[in-house]
Amino acid sequence: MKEKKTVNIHRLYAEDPIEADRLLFGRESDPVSRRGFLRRTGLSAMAAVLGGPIVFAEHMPGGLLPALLLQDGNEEALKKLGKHTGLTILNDKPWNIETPAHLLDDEVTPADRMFLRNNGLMPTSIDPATWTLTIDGEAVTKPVSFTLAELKQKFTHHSYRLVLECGGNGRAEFDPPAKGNQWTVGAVQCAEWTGVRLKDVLNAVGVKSNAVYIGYYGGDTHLSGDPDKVVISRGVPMAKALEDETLLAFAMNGKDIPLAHGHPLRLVVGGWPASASGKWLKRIAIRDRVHDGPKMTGDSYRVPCKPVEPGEKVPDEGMCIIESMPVKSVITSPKSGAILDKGRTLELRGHAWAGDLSVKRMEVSIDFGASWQAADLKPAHNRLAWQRWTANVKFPETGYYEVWARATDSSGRSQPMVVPGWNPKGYLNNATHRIAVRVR
Ligand SMILES: Nc1nc2c(c(=O)[nH]1)N[C@H]1C(S)=C(S)[C@@H](COP(=O)(O)O)O[C@H]1N2
Ligand SMILES: [Mo]
Repeated sequence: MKEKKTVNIHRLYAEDPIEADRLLFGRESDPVSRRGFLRRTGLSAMAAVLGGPIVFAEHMPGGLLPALLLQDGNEEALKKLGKHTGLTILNDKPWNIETPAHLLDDEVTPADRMFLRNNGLMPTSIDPATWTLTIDGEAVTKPVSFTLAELKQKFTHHSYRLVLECGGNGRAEFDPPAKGNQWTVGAVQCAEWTGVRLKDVLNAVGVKSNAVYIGYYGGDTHLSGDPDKVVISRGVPMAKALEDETLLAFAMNGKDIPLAHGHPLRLVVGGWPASASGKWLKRIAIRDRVHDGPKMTGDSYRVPCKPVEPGEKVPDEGMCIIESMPVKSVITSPKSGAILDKGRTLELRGHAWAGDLSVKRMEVSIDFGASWQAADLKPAHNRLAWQRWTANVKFPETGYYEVWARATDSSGRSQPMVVPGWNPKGYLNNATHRIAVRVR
């Protein structure tokens, strides 16, 4: 019997919006803008699914998933995962869920508003009482294992608020498009992590002078189901691993880490791509070379060392591992599309962060970047946490506006207003966040 192939619509749109449009609407969206317009013809199949024709179909951008299909069943799925129902599911196998900017308004991101990024299948049964962490590798004197209880009892506890941003946050804007989850702005969060310092544990284990890099291994399962296949195993150089803020965390926001975010133990490395923060942590290898686990090599979390033409093929030796994330900010209030009465002052709020650095200046613009107004910027709660900014803006007359927000880091580098350096996997888009505001 011929097997009927079913495709998950969310995954299809996340991976290949052009193909999704072709399959669903019977035509390709404009390949240049990827946001082309649908013709009325070829929509009958869609009308059957939606229960009626799309009245203003000629205005509907290509690559846009009808909201009805998006909400179908998603609320239940989000609730089951302990997530706010306003989050956006980009993929369900594995789970990839992003947070709309206006739901990131909290100083410390609550668990239900945290984006979720899995590369494989989450562990299903975890027993914290028997969970162990093994430290091994070429550069340890001898491998050592700790139970969770031993880690908690032997080492001093520390808490830090740390920005974890997916290296692919902002990927949706790249042209030519980059495959993978089409994150917009919400693959970032700043939670408060509690645990023991990796450096304290490594001091107790004994690390040899040939140590170069650490590499983590987690308890998740490869999508293929093959128990011998590693889902993802990334790491950081020793200098980053030995920073005070690099934790083996057993708590988040004062509670056990939620299952989806790495219960019962997680490596947390603030300011670097969140892919360096291994969930369901089982093992750390202390390597005598740059760690070479899955997703450390090729195009994974690596970008051209020097700028290239969009779409250009880059030789392997021309690719460099992403380290500190670039300066960035987000407008968390108001929600894009806000309507304001004429003469009223608009209160803007958001966060700004800069990888290993701090943010020294924050500005907003209501005239597409022609002029900028300084925002009030608070210092970080601790190193590697994001910084709160606020601004009050007035609009000269009624009409449509965009508010743009731009951060500048302590080295003087600012966010670009357009998508920065193209790279094969669409990493490091730190372009200014824009929201729409209408004054009536
Ligand atoms: N074991 C394991 N750790 C992992 C991943 C994973 O798939 N498995 N994904 C990484 C990536 S790519 C990101 S962006 C962050 C996401 O963290 P979060 O789901 O807690 O937001 O976890 C990282 N740690
Ligand atoms: Mo990521």
